[in-house]
Amino acid sequence: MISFHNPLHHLHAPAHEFFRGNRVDCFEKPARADYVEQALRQAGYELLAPDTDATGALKKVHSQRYLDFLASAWAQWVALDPANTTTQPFPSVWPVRTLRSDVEPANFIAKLGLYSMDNGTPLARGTWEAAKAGADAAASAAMRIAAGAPAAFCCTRPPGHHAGPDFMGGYCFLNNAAVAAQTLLDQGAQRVVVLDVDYHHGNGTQSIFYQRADVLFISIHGDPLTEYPFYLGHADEQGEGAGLGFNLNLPLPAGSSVAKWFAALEAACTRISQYAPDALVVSLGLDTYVGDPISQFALATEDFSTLGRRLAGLGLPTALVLEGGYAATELGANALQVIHGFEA
Ligand code: SP5
Ligand code: ZN
Repeated sequence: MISFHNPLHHLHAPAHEFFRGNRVDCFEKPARADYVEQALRQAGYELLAPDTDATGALKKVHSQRYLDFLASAWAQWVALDPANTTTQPFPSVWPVRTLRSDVEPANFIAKLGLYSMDNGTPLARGTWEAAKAGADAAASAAMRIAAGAPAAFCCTRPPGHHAGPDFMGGYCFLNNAAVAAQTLLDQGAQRVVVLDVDYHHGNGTQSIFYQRADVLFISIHGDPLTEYPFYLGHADEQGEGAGLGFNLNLPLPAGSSVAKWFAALEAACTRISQYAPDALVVSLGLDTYVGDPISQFALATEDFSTLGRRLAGLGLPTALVLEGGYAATELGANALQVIHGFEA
């Protein structure tokens, strides 16, 4: 399978995130992508550098003011105090209900809150450069399948599916899967499916396409009543306006069995076939793995091969975009199983 990597992912390397008021080491760390790259190379796959500029697609899935903020955020942070180069900014205030989000404040921390859904998504010096190169890698994978390749894999971090039209969150800054879907549409696809199999609901991708019929969004995830991102991902969210009927959420209780998970995958596949899309983008979170430190499904490494085989069975040009997965040392084997299963 054609595979792209993100040669700049190391530039996003924050040290800490917050959990229940404490600073803890980041779960979303550079070693994740390194393990996946290593596993692919050992299996004989070449990892290509991105060859497509995602800027055009990014402007269609994110607001300009959010992109401008993200590109300049580190410089703004350091401008507050030169000593900030060695520390990380975190938001501390958010425009929740009744507060205004249309006026961008001048204060940097207030801006950071405006453009964030949580305080668990640390910005680092090279976040923009890393995230942009990742979006380029996702666009590159989409371009290959638009040009006739049966499938392409995009090994990247930071992940993307929690990033919405104008906010970051859940370790995500730029929505790589949305960029891939938009790129396919821009290349002439009429209908694209984004199937999100990350443990966490892909709230950002859902929000970006919620009012559109040209992208069917389907997500299988831990029930947001108890699982991150908490405020989106329920079964009654079906799209709105022109997008009504083009959003399908399949939440499962935390701790659900592998059999329940694959039953949900079958429901997703049935809906995908009914939609008859031109192409498929998979938000490939591997945090459904039984050994994941922050998630509670139970897929074994071999189950990822079954997933890959089932996806291939849809018979669609497919772009696989890496999302979450925090059992870093097993991430390479799990990603490779999806690819091998797909190619079997
Ligand atoms: C892309 C993706 O998978 N994002 C996930 C974001 C999850 N954010 C919440 C993290 C909560 C960390 N919980 C730590 C539990 C330690 N026992
Ligand atoms: Zn996840």
